[in-house]
Amino acid sequence: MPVSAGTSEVIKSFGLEKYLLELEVDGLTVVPPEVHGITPQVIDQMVGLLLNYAESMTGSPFSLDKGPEKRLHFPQPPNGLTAAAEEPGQFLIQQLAHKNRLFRDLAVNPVAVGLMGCLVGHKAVRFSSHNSFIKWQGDYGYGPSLGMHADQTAQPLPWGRTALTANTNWCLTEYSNEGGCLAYVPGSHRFGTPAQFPQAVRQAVPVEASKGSMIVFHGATWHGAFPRKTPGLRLSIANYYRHQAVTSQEDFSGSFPNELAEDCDDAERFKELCGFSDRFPYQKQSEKVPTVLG
Ligand SMILES: O=C(O)CCC(=O)C(=O)O
Ligand SMILES: [Fe+2]
Repeated sequence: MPVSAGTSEVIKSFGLEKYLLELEVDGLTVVPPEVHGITPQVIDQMVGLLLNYAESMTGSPFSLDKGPEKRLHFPQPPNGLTAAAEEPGQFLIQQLAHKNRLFRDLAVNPVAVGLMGCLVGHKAVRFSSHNSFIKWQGDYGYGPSLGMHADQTAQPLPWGRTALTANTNWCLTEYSNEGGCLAYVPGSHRFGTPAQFPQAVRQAVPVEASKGSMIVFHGATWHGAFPRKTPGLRLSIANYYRHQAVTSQEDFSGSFPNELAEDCDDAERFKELCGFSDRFPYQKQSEKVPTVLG
């Protein structure tokens, strides 16, 4: 982790010693609601919004205890899906910060952003993407590999101590092994490589967490997810962050609406994390041009 004044301020103001120690040792930690401050009412409101979006995007009603009411399919299987996985078990709702202020407030939650800053660098941290995973019962899930990966895999080796990306997974429903929770390999952020097989699967442990928890992990941490064996939905929001030198998944700096950025709990922070004031990438001539004198 980059040692800076910012890190010790964040630790002191929110009492994050335990969580930073776990991030240092294991590469992942689970932060409970009494520390991050997001109330059960707000979690339930977000669940309600996501169930509505899921219905309007797919055409099927969704419920927490039953999952999708109608049988779904991907019109064309996305690249990389094998025949066994063609029956969908999950899909992503993207660009959440466009959809409702609650999702913008979540993205600037001070404990989330503080911990991201400890991993990536407080001045360098930016948004990468805001996605919800809508996941339901299915034997296959990501298949025998559990979809194990490190999020910063697109970045060239060697990776250093500073995270190039870092992630928060907000659990909007209970996270259990049977229910298809996150899988991860403790300490794997220190291997400094993309996930290696078969050890990534052999060493994977479930991240069991109660509804409302925020899972935080380093971009080098090997992780995936177990298949959901039980009826109903596992809902999460992955608010993913990056070092400013890394390309974002979603375009914030070029096209996120300023008026939406202004409408949240911490507009200055939101705009900074969008990268609105970054020098790069420029969209017009940014350097001064000399002109004829006189
Ligand atoms: O919960 C999952 O399916 C995996 C989440 C994940 O890989 C991520 O947020 O980066
Ligand atoms: Fe991931």
